[in-house]
Amino acid sequence: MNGKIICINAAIHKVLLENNTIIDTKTRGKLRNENINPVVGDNVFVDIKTNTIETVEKRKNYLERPLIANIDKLLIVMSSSIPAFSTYLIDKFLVIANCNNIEPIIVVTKTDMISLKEKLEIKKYLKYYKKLNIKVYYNKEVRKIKKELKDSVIAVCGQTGSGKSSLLNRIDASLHLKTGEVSMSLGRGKHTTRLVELLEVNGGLIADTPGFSSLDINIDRKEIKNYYPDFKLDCKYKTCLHIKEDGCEVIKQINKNKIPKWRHDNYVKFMEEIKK
Ligand SMILES: Nc1nc2c(ncn2[C@@H]2O[C@H](COP(=O)(O)OP(=O)(O)OP(=O)(O)O)[C@@H](O)[C@H]2O)c(=O)[nH]1
Ligand SMILES: [Mg+2]
Ligand SMILES: [Zn+2]
Repeated sequence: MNGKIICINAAIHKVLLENNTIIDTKTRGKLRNENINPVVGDNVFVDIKTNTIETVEKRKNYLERPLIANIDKLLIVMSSSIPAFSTYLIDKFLVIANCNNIEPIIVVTKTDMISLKEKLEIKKYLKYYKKLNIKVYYNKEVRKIKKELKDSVIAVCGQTGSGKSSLLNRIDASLHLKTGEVSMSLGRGKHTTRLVELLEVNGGLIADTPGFSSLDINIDRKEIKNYYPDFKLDCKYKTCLHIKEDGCEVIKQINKNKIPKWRHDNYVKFMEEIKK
């Protein structure tokens, strides 16, 4: 019977079958021999006599962090404070989403913890993302976020302590997901959520995931610019990396305030990081 892996804990692969039951399965030795490593989100065929996964369908997309496949939308959960708001991280996630054909959605949390001045600053960044046709919500806008779930498979991503599990609890109080205190250990790998798990909510599947403290991307350095829709300009040089080249169209747009400097700074920082 067909199904979808919703959680993996050690050797146990929890599968939601098409008849709406959930069973614990194991993988067949044959899959391991073929070097197929099933992940959460994989569509699989299960032999329900032996509860083993026989085959794994070809993936539409695949993310490494969180480790999950076949995602329609990526909810980028970004805290306003503790951990600090970071357009650098948002921009990285947007690259990951674009490169995997996943619709990104930004959800901002913890605006109750910041001053009006800080709120306005964040709003300025969000305005630009909206201009790029990216949906942006605050975590209190539960009804709008809930609507995104219908018929979709969604992964929630963001730093540890950004409020991913809290957001899911807001969306569906019956989930009772464990949430953690943001302590001094933040950034040292103290995660409240330990496993990636797809949960059935509002006619869709949404994955709570463990946060992280740093994020790597496996994309060729020269390709990164292709995932910045605002950098898709008629640059004088076809191979231009839009870093500081003379006459570069992207640089021109920054000087005209059409592309914000922070967006380009993030890009340059990102390119530097990849070089290392
Ligand atoms: N003040 C405030 N606190 C929040 C908000 N959202 C979440 N929190 C708190 O932030 C802390 C961390 O929230 P979690 O939901 O556990 O964060 P997480 O992203 O799931 O963290 P990991 O599972 O470790 O990746 C908890 O103490 C929450 O109560 C918010 O909007 N405002
Ligand atoms: Mg969590
Ligand atoms: Zn250029």
